[in-house]
Order: sequence, then structure tokens, then C-alpha cells
Amino acid sequence: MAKEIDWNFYSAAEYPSFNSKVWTYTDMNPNSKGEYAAGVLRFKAQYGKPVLMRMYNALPKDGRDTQGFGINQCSPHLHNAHNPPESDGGPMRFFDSGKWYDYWYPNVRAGFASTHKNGTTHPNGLWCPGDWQETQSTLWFHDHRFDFTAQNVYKGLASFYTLFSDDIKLDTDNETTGLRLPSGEFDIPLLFTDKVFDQTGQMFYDTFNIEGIIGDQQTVNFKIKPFLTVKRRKYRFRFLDGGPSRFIELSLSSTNTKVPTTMTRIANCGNLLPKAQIVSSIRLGVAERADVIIDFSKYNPGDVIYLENRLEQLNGKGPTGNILLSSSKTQLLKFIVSADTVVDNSASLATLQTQVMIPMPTKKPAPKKRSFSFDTSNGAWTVNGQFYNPSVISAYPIEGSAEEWTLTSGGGWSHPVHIHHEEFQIINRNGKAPAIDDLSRKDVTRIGQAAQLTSGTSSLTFYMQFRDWYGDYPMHCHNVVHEDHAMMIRFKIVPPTDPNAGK
Ligand SMILES: [Cu+2]
Repeated sequence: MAKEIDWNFYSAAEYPSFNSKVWTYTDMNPNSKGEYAAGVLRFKAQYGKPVLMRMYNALPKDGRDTQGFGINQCSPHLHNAHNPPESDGGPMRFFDSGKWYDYWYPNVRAGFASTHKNGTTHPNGLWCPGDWQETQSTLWFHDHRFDFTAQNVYKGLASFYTLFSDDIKLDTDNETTGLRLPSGEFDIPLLFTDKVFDQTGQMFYDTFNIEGIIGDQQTVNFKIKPFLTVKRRKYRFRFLDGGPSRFIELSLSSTNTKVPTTMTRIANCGNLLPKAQIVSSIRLGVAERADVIIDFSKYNPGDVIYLENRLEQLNGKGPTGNILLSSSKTQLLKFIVSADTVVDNSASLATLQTQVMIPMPTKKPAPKKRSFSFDTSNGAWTVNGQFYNPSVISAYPIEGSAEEWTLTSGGGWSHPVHIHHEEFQIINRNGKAPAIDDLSRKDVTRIGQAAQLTSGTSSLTFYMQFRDWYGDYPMHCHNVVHEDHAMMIRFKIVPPTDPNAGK
């Protein structure tokens, strides 16, 4: 359910009374201490096992009872899922406090009812419905109530949904099977979000700022500068930039200078890469994810490693592209290496770098081409010169077809653009072939100022299919402040017989 609770972002030992009202997704029942968990609720779902999620809206009944921001209506969107539109959690499908809505998550791979009706067989001989190369891993869900997405997500309505592919023995939640990725307690999602606090510890949100909210604190799983005691073995972390407006660049620093501070990147936007890659930092726009493996076995007991964000961003416009010096200000999360010895059955880093995880799906002809310009007008945000209008459908792709879309951006702004329902494959960025950030199927991509390194992206072209369901889905900027003011369009997937087909 979506519920208001009191939450302390600080260490309760240091600041026992610094509670803020947050809105969070939580179980219907509290834990044995009578407490509701905040922020890090995690669904573990599996391909082949559908989920029915009943979301009860337990937000305050009185719409004025919001501490000045947020609206007590919600539309939980399962970000990057391949779902029917009525279960997508779209901007117009919100419901009131005191009501509930049932969401049907079939947990199926794209193509199951269209391009791959007979299913596909993984090279290991295991069969699954749909295209196995569309298998996903790290999804999340967050509120999507139109005009109020930024306020409601900032208030806390964001959580994880991790999808396991044990049906074809890929990402199995068991490190002795499939790809043997670190599992169980060694598989940890991390949500990075910005917050501003007033002097009493209440979260503050400036509703007059429509460029984007940059916090004075960057939180990790709803805590300010938390620590995690780690065992000397490999861990999987699932990084998620939860915004509302900050781009981040994550890297490690350590008190033990003899160990290289690299990470093994295994997934972009929740999709396993063709092959794992060693990286020294990872840039993410709002809503982008990266799964990494960090090996703590090379450290000594007592070593401290910091996860840092060193990307400079001064306002909602986007990052400057400057990389800051490592300091206490850039530290987000502290790992403390314990003396515990523990079994590690997960695959070696060398194996992960050589074995193929998920190759890119084959592209079919995409004769239909469209262009979308992400721009600014009268101090707010437009797509092709228009503000979001809930009664307008901007494109009618035909079900089962493929199209090529080009996104353009100018004016020195950055936009993390997200498309619901299907993932795209980036063909070129400023006319150049994709680099590591673009090497997987994607559902969010950064365009504009400092999209990659210090360089901007004025033009990005990708390939995308529209499969399996008819209905409407949005494309929008995921700087959720831009989204609300009003950088969003909707497209509608239609049968070839529809009078608007292909328009
Ligand atoms: Cu934007």
C-alpha cells in the first residue's frame, strides 16, 4: 500500500527526533515491532509466474494534509515492465485515497504474442515464451500521477521490483545456478535520491522551482550517509538514480590504495550486458539503473571503501560535466570490510567478462521514422513544441512493427528520456556508434548537455518495437520536474486496421 509514515533520514542514535513525514510503499502489515518499512520495499518476481498486485491508497484522506506538497492520489508505474496499459500505472490512471487498484504483472518477455509466438530456446537448451534476449532484471516502481509525479516520488513513492529468469537458468537468485550472480543477502538494491530538509528535519519541496530539485542531501535507501558492513566476497549492487533531477556519476575510493577501485558492470537499465565490463565510474541520469559487482575479497578487515558521486550539478539544468575531487561531500555510502570469512559461490569476475549473458536482439526493418525535439518554451518543457495534453495521442505505431526514432535536444539542458512498455536499442549518438552506457536494451537515455562525459548529445537515434498489447503509453523526460511541466507525450499501439494506424 501507499502510506504516510514518520521516517528518520539520519542515524536515530545521533538525531532521535529528526522525523519527517514520508509517503512510502509498504506491506499491508507492519513488522513485529509495529513499524512499517520505508522506501526499500522490494518485490522479487520470476518469469513465468504472474503477479497480481493490489495497491491500496492509504495516503492521508484530507488532500490538504500534505506538508505543502504531494497529492493524495496515486498511479504506481512499474518502470520498464512489458505490461498491458491498464496495469502500466500511466499518468492518467490514478486513484484516490481510500481506494485500491489491482495491477496484473504477467512477467513475460516481449514478443510472446507477436514476433516470437512460438517462444525461443536459450543456447543452453531451455525454452521460454517470447524472446529470451528480451529478459530483464532490475525494474522499479514509482508514482506517476500526472502533474504531481515529482512531488509524490520525492515524498518517497519509489521501490524496487527485481525479476529473475530462473526459467531459463540465467539470473536465478541463486549463485550456484545459471549465471551465478551474487545472490540473497549479497544482492542489494541501492536507491539514490536528493532531499532538502528544513530545520526541524521535515522534507521540503520548492513547488515554484520548475527547473529541477537539487537536494542539500543525497540519500541512499532513504538514509543520509549510511554504512554497510560487508563480508570479504563479491556483492551485486543495483544502482538506481531516483532523482528527482540529479544526474550522478558513481565511483569508489578506499583507504586501501593497493586495491584498484574498479567495479564490474553487468547490466544497464536492468538489462544484462552482452558481456560484463570493468569500469572505474558509472554515470546515470534520473531513472537509469546499473547493476555492478564489487569484490571485497581483496580488501583487509577494517578497510573502508566509499561509494561516491563526483559529478558536479548546480541546478536542475543538468550536470556541468565537471568531476569533483573526492571529499566527504561526495561520499554517499561507506562500506566497512569485516573479518568474516564466508563462502562465495558466485562466478569469478574473469568468467563474467568472457561469458555472453544477453546478446542484443536482432533488428528487423524499421521503415517508419519519427523525430521528437525536447525543448523549452515560456519557461517550461516541451516535446515537439507542445506541452503535455492528456487528450492528445502523438503517434500511433502499429502493433508488431518496428520504428526508428530520433530525439533531439538543445539549449544547454539535460533530459533523461524514458519510454514505457518496450525497450529500445541505440543506433547512434551524435552520429557515432554506441559506447558502453548504450550497450544494452534501454528504457532511459540521456540527451542534451553533458549526456556523456563533458560532451552533449544533440541527436540520438534508436530502434524500437511495439508488441503484444494495444493501448496508450507515455514517453517523457524523467527529470520528473520537467515531466510535470509538461515534457511528455503519449503514443498508442494500434492494430493495422485502426484508422490512425501508422500516423
Ligand atoms: Cu528534462
